[in-house]
Amino acid sequence: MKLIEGFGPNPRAARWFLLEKGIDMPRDQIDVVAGENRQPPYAERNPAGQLPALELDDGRVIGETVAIFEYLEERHPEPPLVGSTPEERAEARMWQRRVELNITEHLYNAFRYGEGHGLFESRMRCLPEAVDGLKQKAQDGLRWLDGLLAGKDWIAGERFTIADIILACALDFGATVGQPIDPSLENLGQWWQHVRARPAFEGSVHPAAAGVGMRG
Ligand SMILES: N[C@@H](CCC(=O)N[C@@H](CS)C(=O)NCC(=O)O)C(=O)O
Repeated sequence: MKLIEGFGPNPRAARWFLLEKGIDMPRDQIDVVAGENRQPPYAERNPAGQLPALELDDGRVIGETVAIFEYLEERHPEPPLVGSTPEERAEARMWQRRVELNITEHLYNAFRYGEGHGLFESRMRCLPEAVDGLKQKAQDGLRWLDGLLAGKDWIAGERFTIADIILACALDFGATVGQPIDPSLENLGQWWQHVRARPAFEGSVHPAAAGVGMRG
């Protein structure tokens, strides 16, 4: 099994997940800034053309960060980052989906169409006119989550899960591309301190991050 990765918040989430699990595996690096991920041979193996991907021992390539998380969790259940019971798994998946649909997808699209437009205009249809609204929608989602984080250590409650990893990678990235965390969101601020204290927070940052001036 091999992780195909590179700079970026989604590959960082995969690196973070592996660190939390204590899983070591070979890695191939793809240059996402140069667009190597959109060219053959990688794009033929993962037609979504994005990172990360997991190459299985039988040669299959699994894309989509959450699909990779779920596969690895089945193979390496401890420590659980999705959950060890059907109820825990349902909760983690519920929060993961809320975080992605209400916050991180808007944040990432605002980057692709805005600050990242030069990188992305040749890769996908970009909607520069939507940037301000997308940033606001990400902030709306964060304000909603802030209210729900009152009295909770982690997004799903008492357990650190994939929802925390996904949001932390997006917010750390966002802060370097014109989408800072609103300091008035106090519960989110407390959660942020918790999540930053995990060794994998820094341990998952790609070596190229400092050079490109973004956290991923
Ligand atoms: N839906 C995908 C999104 C992955 C994604 O956006 N990856 C970024 C890196 S953070 C990427 O490959 N960007 C370069 C590109 O889209 O060309 C997932 O969840 O894994």
